[in-house]
Formats: sequence, structure tokens, C-alpha cells
Amino acid sequence: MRFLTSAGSAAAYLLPLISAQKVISLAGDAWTLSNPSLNISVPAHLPSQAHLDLYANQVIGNPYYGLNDFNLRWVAWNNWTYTSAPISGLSSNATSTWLQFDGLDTFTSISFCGQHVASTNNQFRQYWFDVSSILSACGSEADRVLAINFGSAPNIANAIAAEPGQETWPYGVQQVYEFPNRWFIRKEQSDFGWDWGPAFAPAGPWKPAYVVQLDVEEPVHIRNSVVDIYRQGQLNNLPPDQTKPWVVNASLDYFGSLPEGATLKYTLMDLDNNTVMSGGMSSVNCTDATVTGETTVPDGSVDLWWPSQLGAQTLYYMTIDLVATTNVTLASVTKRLGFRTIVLNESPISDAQLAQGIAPGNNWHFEINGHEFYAKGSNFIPPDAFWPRVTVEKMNQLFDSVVDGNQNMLRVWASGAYSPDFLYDLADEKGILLWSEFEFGDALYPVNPEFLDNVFQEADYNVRRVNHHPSLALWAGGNELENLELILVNNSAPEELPRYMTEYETLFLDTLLPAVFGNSHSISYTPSSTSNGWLSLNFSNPIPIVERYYNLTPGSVYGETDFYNYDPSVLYNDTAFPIGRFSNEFGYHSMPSLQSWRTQVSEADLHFNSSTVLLRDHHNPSGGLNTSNYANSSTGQAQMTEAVELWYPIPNKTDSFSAWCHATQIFQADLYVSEIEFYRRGSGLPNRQLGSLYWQLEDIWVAPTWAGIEYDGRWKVLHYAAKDIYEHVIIAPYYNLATGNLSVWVTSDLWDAATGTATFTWYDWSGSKLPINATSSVDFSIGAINSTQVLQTFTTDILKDYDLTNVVMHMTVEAQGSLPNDNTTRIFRHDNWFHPTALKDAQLVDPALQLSYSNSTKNFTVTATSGVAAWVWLDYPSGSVLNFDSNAFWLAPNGTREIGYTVKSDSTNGAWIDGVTVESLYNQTLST
Ligand code: BMA
Repeated sequence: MRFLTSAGSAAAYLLPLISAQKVISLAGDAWTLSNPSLNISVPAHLPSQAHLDLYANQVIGNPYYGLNDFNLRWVAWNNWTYTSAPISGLSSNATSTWLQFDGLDTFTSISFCGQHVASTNNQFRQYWFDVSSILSACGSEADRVLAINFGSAPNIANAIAAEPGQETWPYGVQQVYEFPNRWFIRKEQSDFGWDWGPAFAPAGPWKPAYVVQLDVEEPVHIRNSVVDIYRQGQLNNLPPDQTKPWVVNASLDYFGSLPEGATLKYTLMDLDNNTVMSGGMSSVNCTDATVTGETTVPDGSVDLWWPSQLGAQTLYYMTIDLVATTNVTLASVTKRLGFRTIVLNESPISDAQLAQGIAPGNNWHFEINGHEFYAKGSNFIPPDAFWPRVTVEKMNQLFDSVVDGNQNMLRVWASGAYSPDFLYDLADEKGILLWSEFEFGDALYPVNPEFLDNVFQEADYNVRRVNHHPSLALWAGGNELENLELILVNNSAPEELPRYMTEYETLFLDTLLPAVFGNSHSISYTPSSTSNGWLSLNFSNPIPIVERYYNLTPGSVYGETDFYNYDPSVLYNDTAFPIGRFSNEFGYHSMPSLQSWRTQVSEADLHFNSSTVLLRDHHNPSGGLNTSNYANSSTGQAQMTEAVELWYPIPNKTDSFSAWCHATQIFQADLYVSEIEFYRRGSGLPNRQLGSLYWQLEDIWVAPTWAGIEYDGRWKVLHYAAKDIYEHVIIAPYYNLATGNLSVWVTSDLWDAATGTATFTWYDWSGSKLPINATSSVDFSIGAINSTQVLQTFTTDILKDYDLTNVVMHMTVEAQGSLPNDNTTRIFRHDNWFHPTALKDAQLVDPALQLSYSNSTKNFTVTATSGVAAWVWLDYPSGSVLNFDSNAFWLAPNGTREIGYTVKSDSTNGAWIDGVTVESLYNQTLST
């Protein structure tokens, strides 16, 4: 929206005024983006980034289209200036005038009224500057112009790398994707490219900015604040006493001049604005930058917040007033928050746990409000290469898909950006735990004092900003540091390991840990995802955590696992999967759907190995991931092809591009399901495995990646398959191809015991039942968060008279139990399939699927009229985004399934319903 001058002149556009007189938002259209040497000057926006304004003005095409990832490099190599229109509405009675920037990406030189204000070098920090003297020396209102010059991040990173005496690292340690030297700068690391995304290295004022004027009545401005809610006596990383009262600690960060003797008052309200408690805070402490105080809330006087499927997401508002001795309110902050404890428990396995059959070593699991639970979820990457265009609507839709997919936790991966407040707000509402990470990954980092100070400021600001959100589950220092980066040092230069380990601890323990523990008693910290956890935790030491590293006792189990193996024979090979306490990453990539490809790639380029498709596949796992062999990206395509060829009938349809894309998605889903089954079964095995977060939730653009949800929100086969295998009670086969040992287990993540029946029915593919001499039904009982074996046999025995290519087994489970925090007894059902040979060798028949839609029930119905239908897939045309209640399922002979759906967006006015098709593995691949 543009604002006219009061005289109504269209000649000058002025920046808008928001609520309080003293805070002028600089958001809006009254900006110009320019680069004089390129002769570019276009209308611009704040918040924004140069690529977005250049695209809006048609100076460049859609950055996501075709090979623009490469063609637009010149934008990143250049400097860009954002210049405001004259800022109107400034008061002449102010005692001081300030600029506040909530995010500048990344290297800036800022001027106001033509005078230099400051330079900045960290995308993730908030900056504020006193410009009172510049303003008073400023000429006319027309001179009140703010200009922010953004330097080229790739250029500056290279210049820093070339400084004399600059730190270097042994060969192969620093993972380079497209632009090098990302570790020298505090900017979203994946902006320089990653194996699932493009490299635009954007620049611009990516978050809101304000002019703040203070006066005698309002002498301070709150720029940030922290509210920390914990159980009395709670220490980070340790399970607290759940009977203790809540401590609410609040701390307001301000600029301006605080009058002597200011105090804090609070009001705690429910979401209907009914006051729960109010009063003055105690232990108020004022410094020249913060005002801190606390209060207690008795246990039981508030309802707890729980993650999705584990209870209600009860939220409250808390208003904190900064009050002068005259009783005048100087400033006020309202936060929406929740009462819960969430702990990453890495304590040694206790005697009581050993007595339950849990293997020695250490725990590595989360506890919510004192309860162990099974964490089900995935890894969240930046949802767009340009954050300013990430809308609340888009994230709302994505997070609905997280909950619809039976996920309760996301790992907010370490080399994107700290999530905006609205993302935590959505997670608070929907019950999604956000394991949050500092932005360091797949590299080691400098440790000079300026860098460390810059990092501390960034961490301190962001920890304080988001700490009140009940969805915040953990802070982790960075991605793949202990389990990868230090190992790479050891491989390449073992004699240098002590030095790099010391540097690692300087940054990830000595610098980042105090930013968490100094601001929060409620949140656990781990320096690295993945790690073997801590060796000791002692709060009488300044840095309480000593990491275990590789100090492992055989037979004991420690820490998290991170597992990738691009040899497709890993599918169904349980012995390949790692045994740990928690799995935070694993995966394989697949192609997006044809509908998605069409939005970013021309029809002529839609071949499996077209150069455009190849160059958008950034996965090159041959250890390189570096610029020299980056363009040789055929490796990723080859892996997907090999996977399909090894396991499934090869698509030979006329539209084989689409069929191939789909086949790669089936392999991906099949592999993730077998891994999730493996990890979940571990909840009842000695490793007491309590979490599975696959790589990765969603796409940043349209390309071959590990995502389960495509860029526009469409679900791949994976997201449906994960939804199914993340049900509370599941049944799954475990098969050793070499020995023929087949077992079937039921796994439950309910918090109470459940009882039920498992059944096993054998068919040939044409649908005839086979009289196989094996158990057909078993009654079982299963403990809380546990697994139990319901069948064990040898196919070498029971199938010895059968042709293995023509045998398939359907297993079902029906269990009675109740959801956590809910006494209602419910029936939980799940089914699964076992086939002793690869599906490419199976004697699949055409199941002659029938599809119908009922206008009254708003359900689709699919029936298999002949034989067993594998991987039944309902597809829908472009123009809408929706998900079916289930998809990618199997149907027994004459089996039928009714399927509802949820529409997330629709530009077809409902016409998509007529475009829904159904196929199974048989006609996705074999028919022409
Ligand atoms: C791990 C992640 C990411 C990466 C993914 C796929 O390395 O932590 O860095 O994108 O696997 O390779």
C-alpha cells in the first residue's frame, strides 16, 4: 500500500505511521532498489530481498524457473541499495530518535539524512541505533531519507577468506555446494547452495524495520524480551520435579533511558482474556539494557500444554508492564505462552531401567511434562529461498500437513534461518514441537573474538525472542558436527584433531551454551545434532556439559543416529540401519510430481535426464559436494534409477517421465517406512529407541530432493506413507532375505497398555487365499510405548512349496487402548503387507481398480476387483492442493476403501474432483 502526502500530492510517497505515535514502521512500498553501475533503479518493498524486487519489476524472470539458479548469479555478485522515501511524521519534541532493524541480510552500510549510521554483518541479529544527532542536523523533511547499501555476500565471504592469517581447515572438512566460504559469514548457510536447493545468496532488509522516537512520557522502547517458564529448581537438560510451582521469569530488553526505581507488573490471562493471576513481579533487577523480574504460579492453577495427539494445546496470554515509581506504565509487552516442561534426557541408564531390559549406556529422548513419549516427525528446511515471501498462510497449510501426517516434532535444521515468531505461534497452536538449531552446519567455523562475539549476540537475541513458545523443544548447536565434521578432520589430518576439537568446543560449548543457559532454565542444549550425548553434566562447572564424543563402551547404547546409504539394496535390509536411542535424520531422494515440475520447468525439458532436470538435482554424494564436481549431478539421478530398477517393475508407459517420477517416490516411501518400522520397533528393544525424524519434511523449490511435501504443498507418496506408519499402533514385517527369518511385530506409542489381535492372511497375487501352514491370528497385549513380536517363522520352511514370486501376506492389527491424557477406550487399526521377493519379480495382476465419488459423503471409494493391489495411488490435477485421508495403500482382493480429503487451496472451483484418477503399481508401470 502506498501513502500520499497530506497535501494529496502523488509526487512523494511517505512511509506509514503505525499505532503508537513514537513507532513508525518502515514496512511498505515507499522504497527504491538501485544499483547505479548496472543502471537499475526500481520501486521496492520492505521487508524484501533484491531478487524479489527485481522480479516484481520484470528486471529478472522467475528465479525458480529453469536454470535461473545459475543464470542469476550476477544478482548475488552485485551490491544493492534500498533507499526510502522521505520519512514523515517525525516529532520534533522527541528526547531521542532511533532506528531499529529486526533483520538485515547481511552486509550493510546504513545512512540517514546522508550521514553514515553504522555497518552490520549478521543476518540474524537485531540492530538499533541512536540517530538523534543526525536527525537534529538534518535539513528539511525531504532529507530524512534512509539508505541501506547491501554488499555482495559471496564477494565479502571470499574477501574474508583471503585475509592474511585467516583460518583454514583440513581437506574435505568444509562442505561446499555452490558459492564457497559460507562459514566466514553469519548468513543463512543454504543461501550458498545445498544438496536440495538453489544458491541465490539474496540480499536485502528481510525483516521489519522502524523509526522509534522516545519522549518524557515514554522514555524507553522494548525491542525484545524473554519469558522463561520452568518448575522451581529446574536445571537445563535435567527432568524437573513436576509437583513444584512454576517460576515465570521475564526480562525486557530496552533502549532509551530508564527512570530510577522502575518495577514490573504482570497479568496472566486465558485466551478469553479472563485473568488467572496478576500482581507485581519480585526480584526486579534493572541494568542499562534489561529489566528482569519473576513470579511464581502454583502447580495446578494453569492447564498444561501438550504436543499434538498427546493432549490439549492450552495457551495463555501474559502481559508484562514496566511501571515507573509514579505508577505510570512506561512500556508493555504481551506474549502468548504455555505451561509445559520439555527435557532432552541424556542421563545414564538407571538400575531401574536396566532391570526393565534396557541396554546400558545413556538415555537420549525427550520428556514432555515428565512423560517419555515417542517423537514422530521430520526435518524442516527453509520453505523458500526468499523468506520475505513466506506467508502465514503457506506455513499454516504446511503445519496442518505435519499434524495430518501424525507428526509431533520437527527438527528445524541448522543451516537455514531462525524461525520467525509466527512459525512458533502456529506450532504452539497445532502442538508441533520445534527442535531448534543455531545456524551452523556441515562445516567448522572460525573462532576469532569478533566472530564469537557476533555469534553470541545472534544466539542471545534469538534465544530470548522465542523462549516463551511452548513448542520450543530444544536448542542444538549445529548440524552433523560431532558425527561428521570432527570425523572428517580425523580422516584428513588426525594430528590436527585436538586443535579443531578445542575450536569446536570454543564455539559450540563455551559460546553458544551460555546463550541458552544464561537465558533459560526451561530448554535443553546439545552442541551437535548428531552426537553420542554428554559424558557428564555438572552445574557447578561454568560450562556444565562435557561431551562423550567417541568414549563408548561396547554393548552400551548412546545418543542419536543419522543414516544415509545410497546403495538401494539397503531397502528391507534391517541389519544396515543404525541402533541408537533416537533417529534424527535418514533418507533418500525422489522426484517431484509432474504437476510440480510443470510449474518451474518447460515442457521440453521434462525428461528424466534432461540437462535442466539434471542440473536441478544438487545431490552429489561422492564425498565432493564441491563446486568443481557439482555440475556432475548425474549421481543423484543414477541412484534413483538404480533404486527403481532393483525393486519395481520399470515404467514403460508413454508418459514415462511422470511414471518414473512416481516410481522414485514409491522407492523413497518404501525405504522410509522400513526404517521407521525399524526405529519404532526399537522402543521395545534394549536400545529403547524413542524418536524418528526423517529427512526432510518439505521442498524449497521443485527439484529431486528428500522432501515428502512439494513446494506448493502437494504430498508425495512419502508423506502419505509416513502418516500411515506414524499411526499410534502399527503392525510391520521384518525379514532377513538371506535366512528367510520372518517376524511380525506390533508397536504402540500409547502411554497405557493395549490389548488386541493380529491376523495373517496369505494370498497369491491373483487373489486366491493360500493354505500356508502358519499362524493366522494371535492375541497380544502390549505395554506403554513398546513393541511385541506377534509372529516368527521361516519362509524357507512355510513357503518351501510355493513360488515366492506369487506369494503375498496381509497382516492386520486391531487393538483396544486409549490416547494419552484421554480415558476414552478406542479401537486402533492398522494393516501392512509382506512379499518375499522384490515387486519387480512379483506376478502382479491388474487389480482392475474402480473409483467412485459420493457427493453426499464427500468420499472417494476405491475397490480392487481382482487380485491384490499394491501402492494404490489417487492422483489429482494441478490447480489445487489437497490431501486424501489415505493414499499409497494396498488393497486385499475385493478390498475397498473410502477416502475423505482435505482441500488446502483450490483454484479449480471444485473441478479437481472430476480429475481424480486411481492406479496401482501394476498400471502405474506395466500398462502403456
Ligand atoms: C544431511 C542433512 C543435510 C542434507 C541431508 C541430505 O546431511 O543434515 O545437510 O541436506 O543430509 O543430504
